[in-house]
Amino acid sequence: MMATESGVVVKSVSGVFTVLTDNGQKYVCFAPKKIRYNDLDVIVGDKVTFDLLRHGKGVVSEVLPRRNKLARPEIANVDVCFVVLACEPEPDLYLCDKVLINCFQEHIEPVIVVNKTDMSTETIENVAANYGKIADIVGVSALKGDISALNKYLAKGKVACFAGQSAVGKTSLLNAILPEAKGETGGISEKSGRGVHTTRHSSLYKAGDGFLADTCGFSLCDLQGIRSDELRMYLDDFVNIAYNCRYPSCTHTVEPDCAVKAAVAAGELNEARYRRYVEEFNELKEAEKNRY
Ligand SMILES: Nc1nc2c(ncn2[C@@H]2O[C@H](COP(=O)(O)OP(=O)(O)O)[C@@H](O)[C@H]2O)c(=O)[nH]1
Ligand SMILES: [Mg+2]
Ligand SMILES: [Zn+2]
Repeated sequence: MMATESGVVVKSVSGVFTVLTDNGQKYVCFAPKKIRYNDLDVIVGDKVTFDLLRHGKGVVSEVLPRRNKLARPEIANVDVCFVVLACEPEPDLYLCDKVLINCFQEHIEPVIVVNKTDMSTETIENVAANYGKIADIVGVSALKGDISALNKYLAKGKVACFAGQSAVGKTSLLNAILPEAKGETGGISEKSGRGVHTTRHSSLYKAGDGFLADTCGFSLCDLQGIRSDELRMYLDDFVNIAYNCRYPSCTHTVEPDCAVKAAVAAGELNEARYRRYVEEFNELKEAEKNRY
C-alpha cells in the first residue's frame, strides 16, 4: 500500500518540488500534469498531499486550497508580511500605504519593521503616528543583530515574507535571521543587473517555528484590482470611524458630515495619512476615467 503524506512546498526548481512534512522530513516530489495544468501549478508555500514512492521521493496528489498567492515571484499561503522601513532611505509612506492595503486585501498580517534603529529611533515615532492604529510596529537593527522582536511573528507553521523599498535592509534582515541561508540569499539582489523581471525561484526557510521566504513581496507594491470607491474599506482606522459618516457610501473626500474628516480635524486621525488617502483615491479615480 502506498503511504500518503502531507507538507509544505519549500522549494521549486523546474518541476521538482521539495516538500517538508510536519515532522521535519524533506521529500523530493513530482507533480503529475493533471495537477499542474489544472490551473494549480504547484508553487512554493503550497500545502500538498503526496503519495510516497521509494527512496524519499513522492508524487503530489492534491494541492490544498490557497488562502492567497503573491506573484513575482510566486508564493502561496503567506501569513505575515514584514514591511520594512528605515531612517535611511527616507520612508516612502505612499509605498507603505499600498503594501498595507494589499496585505489587508490578501488577508496577510502586516508588521511594520523599522530597521537601522542603531542610527536613529525618530522614524518609529512618525511611523507610529501614521500606522499605530492598524499594524504592529517593531524596531530592529540588522547591523547589530538586534532582531528578536521578529520572533513572535514566526509562529508555528506561519509563512512570513519581506516587502519595502530598496536599501532599507531587507536582505540584511534575512541574513541576520537565517545565517545558514546566507550563501544562497547573497545572490538575491535587486541590483543584480539582470532586471526586475528575472524569474527567481523563491524558497522557504525554517525560521523560528515558522518559515521565511527568501524573496521580497514585490507584488504587494502596486494597487491592482482595487476600485477607488472601495479603497476606503482597506483602511481599518478609517473603517472604525466611518459608520458615523452621514452617507454609508461616503468616500471621505467631498461629502458633507464626514466622520473621517471630522476625526482628522480633531487630531484623532493622522492628517498626513488622510492626505495620502485622498491622493491615492484621486489617482485610482483618474485611472478609471481613462479606462472607460
Ligand atoms: N546602520 C545600519 N545599516 C544597515 C542596517 N541594515 C542594513 N543596513 C545597510 O543598508 C544598506 C542596504 O541594505 P540591504 O540589506 O541591501 O537592503 P535591501 O535593498 O532592502 O535588501 C546596506 O549598506 C546595509 O549594510 C542596519 O540595521 N543598520
Ligand atoms: Mg535586497
Ligand atoms: Zn466619510
